[in-house]
Amino acid sequence: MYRYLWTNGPKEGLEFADYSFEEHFGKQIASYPPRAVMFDYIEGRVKKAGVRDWIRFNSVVRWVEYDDQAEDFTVTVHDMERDHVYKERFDHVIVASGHFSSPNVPEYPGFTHFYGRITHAHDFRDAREFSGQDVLIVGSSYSAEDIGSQCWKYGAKSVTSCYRTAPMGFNWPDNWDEKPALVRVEGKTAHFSDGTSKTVDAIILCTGYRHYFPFLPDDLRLKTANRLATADLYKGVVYVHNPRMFYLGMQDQWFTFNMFDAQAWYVRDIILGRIAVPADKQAMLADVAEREAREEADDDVKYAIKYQGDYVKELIAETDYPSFDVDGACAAFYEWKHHKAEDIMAFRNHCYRSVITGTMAPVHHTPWKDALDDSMEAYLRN
Ligand code: NA7
Repeated sequence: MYRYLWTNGPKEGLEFADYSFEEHFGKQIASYPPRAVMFDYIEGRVKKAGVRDWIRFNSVVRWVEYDDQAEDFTVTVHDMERDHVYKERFDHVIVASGHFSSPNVPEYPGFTHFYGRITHAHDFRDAREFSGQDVLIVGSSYSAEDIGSQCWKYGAKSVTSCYRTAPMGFNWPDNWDEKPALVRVEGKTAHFSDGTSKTVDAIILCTGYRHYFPFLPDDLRLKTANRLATADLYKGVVYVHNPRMFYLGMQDQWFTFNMFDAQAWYVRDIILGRIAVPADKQAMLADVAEREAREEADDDVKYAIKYQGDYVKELIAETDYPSFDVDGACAAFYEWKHHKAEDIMAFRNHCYRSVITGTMAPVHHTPWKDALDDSMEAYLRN
């Protein structure tokens, strides 16, 4: 997570149902915490649950194979501390390695001769690097919006963003220009599909990520787009081609931590035999097809948020994950969308009500655009 990153959605949409922000910090806090505050919160939950004792650190999974006869998996692990590779057998494998870390890096004509820095969002670290510069942002999704906003906040001379399919369409500040698709670069000049051009110092590719599992053979490897209804996952978690294998958090996300939790509880209960998975592969594929069709039925943002909220509800209804007001969390997301449309550089100044404790978040002491110190001490000073 890059320096100065604050959450880009309200914390009220991601609060752990069994570990509230108030429990962790001893008070309610403002709604868009910076990375250090989020790290502290996550770490607190991990410590409370005693999860660290169950993790083998510095252990890289190199390969996973399934044995049809034995009906188990052989996992090859590189223990980096002892620099030793070993194998171990398991009845189940749960892949929870995320899918926003292997960058999708497009190549445009002229990149090889560009006179400046070209970087991907994944490698973006500190917006101050770009202060005083003319910055080109390629892409029109969350990373484009946030990294462009960081550059703007920390003093970029101008921000130009360009889109392949649709503009972000926010009411951008005067020194931010939104252009259609990048076509080529000549020297330091970027040319766009509408015939206009802009001379820039740096290019940041906010072009998304790829599901990447270099440790998995073809028969176990999930191949899906970044969407709400992932391909080949029954109930969004069970790999239909081998139901002893599970994937968590592989969908595009409105809900995050609480959805990952609901998925984890659900998978745990399948493994413990408390929840049955259809024996028939066709039945699992029908579940996937139904989810895809329902996702594609409408491209409205509210529809998509509710779609994922309904999915979270579906999972927690079958497990003992503490039930919470999912509709209330959806409502926070709707408000957030509204606040972004109102003023993209001020949406983080709003606050929302916790659906776990019912308390209203305080207004942060400093508007986001003026809050240059992103430390935990500064944020919690309310
Ligand atoms: P996203 O949300 O996957 O968005 C990727 C963006 O990059 C999107 O606007 C794409 O345009 C654009 N893109 C992808 N390939 C290209 C090429 N070749 N040329 C131009 N533009 C391209 O990734 P983010 O990093 O923004 O966000 C990651 C997640 O964080 C996000 O899903 C949220 O869950 C939070 P498109 O619209 O497809 O034309």
